[in-house]
Amino acid sequence: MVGGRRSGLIVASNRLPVVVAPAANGDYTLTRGGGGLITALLPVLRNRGGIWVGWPGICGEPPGLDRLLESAGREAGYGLQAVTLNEDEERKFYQGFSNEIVWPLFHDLHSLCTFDPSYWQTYQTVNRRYAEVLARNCTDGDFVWVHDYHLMNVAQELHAIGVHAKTAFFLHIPFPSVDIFTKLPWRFQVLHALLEYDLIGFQTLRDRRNFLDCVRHLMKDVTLHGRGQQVVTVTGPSHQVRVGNFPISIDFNDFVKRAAAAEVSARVQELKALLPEHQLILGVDRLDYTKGIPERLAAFRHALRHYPELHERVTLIQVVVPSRADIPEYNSLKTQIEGLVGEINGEFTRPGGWVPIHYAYRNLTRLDLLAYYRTAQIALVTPLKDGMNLVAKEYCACSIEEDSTLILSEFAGAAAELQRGALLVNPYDVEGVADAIYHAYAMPKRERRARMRRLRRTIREHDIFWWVDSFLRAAIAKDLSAFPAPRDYVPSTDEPELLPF
Ligand code: ADQ
Repeated sequence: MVGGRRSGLIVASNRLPVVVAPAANGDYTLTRGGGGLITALLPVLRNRGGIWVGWPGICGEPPGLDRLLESAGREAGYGLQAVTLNEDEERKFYQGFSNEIVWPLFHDLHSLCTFDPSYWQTYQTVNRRYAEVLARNCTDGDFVWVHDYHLMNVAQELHAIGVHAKTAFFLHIPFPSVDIFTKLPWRFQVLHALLEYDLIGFQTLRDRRNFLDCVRHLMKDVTLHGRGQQVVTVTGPSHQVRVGNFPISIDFNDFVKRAAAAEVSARVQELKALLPEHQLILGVDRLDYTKGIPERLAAFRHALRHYPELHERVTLIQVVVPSRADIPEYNSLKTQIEGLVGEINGEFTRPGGWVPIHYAYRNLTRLDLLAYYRTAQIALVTPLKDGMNLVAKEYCACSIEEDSTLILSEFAGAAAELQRGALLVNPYDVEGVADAIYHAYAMPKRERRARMRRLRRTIREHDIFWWVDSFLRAAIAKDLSAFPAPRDYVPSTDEPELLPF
């Protein structure tokens, strides 16, 4: 029995929700990990108990690792089990296959892929290692829930070593169209591996549709049942897999409670006093080329050039959270962003006065993040492509005064649910985003409130607990027709309705 275990739920993800790092005294410390997957899953494990299997963020096996994780798990209320990797494995599996192949390819950026065959070899080895750790921690009655693109082969590896627990997979990032997916040299192997799960979940109907198109085009001897329902069944020669779309969410009530806390309110007042009479526009993103930060800055510059009334009236706070610093593309992206911020500030700053962009490249404290969410009248969430984007949902949850506007990319998974309250934009359309900024700035208070209320209602009704329940119900339900028909965002051809300005 592992510390904190009280249900048969076993979660596996690339990283554990804690990061182990060497301390100055030769000991090791644990800190909370970041990112969307961890933010989403922490409340699930806290609520249900179980075991979380993943890499602890450090290569090799530091002495006392098990003890450290056991005591952290006891405190958290669920078990933590480490998968250890050496440096070469970490480089080829994580930086290589996961982040130089699957990440760019699945975000439609195949020109950024490095299809190195040794990456695929290591990906298979490391997925086997995860399966071995899972096998030591589960029995056939358990439910193994595997997360994200790093671990697509785990069910196949579990079956190969004789584990027959129920397995499910959730993909946090988009699934590409068949034209893009077929560029992957290991496309057949990856599809075969995915079809060994009992349930596969995607963020949106578009991702699910892309996956099923790939199955239809690339696999022989498979049939699909239940089209038009939320959960479709794919029957292969030896196995049946359920496939559905389950938009991930946040612990809405927890964000509301934290945003309303006294220390956050005090910080909000400080920020407002620093920039009185200004509308703050907020961008918060991990450093990543999928998040569309240079395109957003170009749109902001366009807005300042074309709408002089914005001068000294709006300030963009762009927070970039450091990420994947070892990959060269990320460093050049940072240089590009910082160059643009410098150019725009150089063009518009009033000496001794207004600075249009306040830029921060660091990890914000939770307090600061919540205070920014609450203070900003406008959020600019404009990824070029994103599985869901939790920043959009967190921002709305924290808008407790309901007096703010979300500008959202139509290529974020969140657009499917939030299209009716947000201002939807095409992030590549510099003029369109600039117009949306102006529209949000000038929006009458009544419209702002009506839109934000609608957004918050949607997120409150479909929070993280709704997500986990609907996923788990899809895994065990006998009758899949009981699930509601799926919802999707389809870009409108009726331009005035989509961008009413
Ligand atoms: P990410 O690409 O990491 O997630 P996102 O969904 O926006 O993207 O989540 C970012 C998370 O980081 C948010 O929960 C936010 O609160 C957190 N964060 C922001 N600033 C922070 C800071 N300074 N310190 C710590 N945390 C911070 C992937 C996919 C997304 C998908 C999620 C969940 O790429 O599309 O929405 O998984 O499925």
